[in-house]
Amino acid sequence: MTSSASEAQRLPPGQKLTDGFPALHYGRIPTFNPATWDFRIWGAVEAPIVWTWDQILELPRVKIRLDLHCVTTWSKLDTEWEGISPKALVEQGLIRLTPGARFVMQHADFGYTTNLPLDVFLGENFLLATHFAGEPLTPEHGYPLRGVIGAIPDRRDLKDVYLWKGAKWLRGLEFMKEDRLGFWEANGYHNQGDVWKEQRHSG
Ligand SMILES: Nc1nc2c(c(=O)[nH]1)N[C@H]1C(S)=C(S)[C@@H](COP(=O)(O)O)O[C@H]1N2
Ligand SMILES: [Mo]
Repeated sequence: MTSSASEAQRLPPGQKLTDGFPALHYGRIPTFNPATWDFRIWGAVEAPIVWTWDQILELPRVKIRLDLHCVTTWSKLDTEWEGISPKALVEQGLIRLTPGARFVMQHADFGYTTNLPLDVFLGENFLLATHFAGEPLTPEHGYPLRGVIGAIPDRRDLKDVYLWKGAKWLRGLEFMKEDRLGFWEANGYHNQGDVWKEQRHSG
């Protein structure tokens, strides 16, 4: 995949390139037990869903390439992710939203949450990822399943938000009619988090 946008054009204001992949999170890294792990979908849906890990592995899969932008100012370009596209799940009727659904809360192990407008969550730059760079996620980056959102160069029609809006160790999705603040959004981070507008902090 090539892009006409230069690296400089792909770097939002206030960001610096890194070659590494820092791991950032609040609290501990959970252990994964495929026998007891489940994934729940509830709220503004026609019927709540509980998927086992085996059922997650049966869902349609895609690969995407993202430029990641962390609010702490590091950016990492051309990261390769594989997993499940919420847009595809909705289009294929595997998740059936009710007409009032306008926001989604990602719920992770140990209570981490982060909120997004539905149109951002259903963009092609958001993935429920199981693999990074061709390998299963490492524990510190969210194994076995995480939300990840970044920029796709030349797709300025999509909304590009900071990386905190992808929950590692993701366990559920709550579709909502009204917006609610997630963990960092309630602790001083900006509710929208647009990387091009440098929406790092609220207030
Ligand atoms: N479950 C969970 N997910 C999380 C966090 C967290 O504390 N817990 N931190 C977020 C923040 S602030 C960032 S910057 C990214 C970092 O992802 P990385 O560790 O893969 O770089 O994870 C996000 N997802
Ligand atoms: Mo962060």
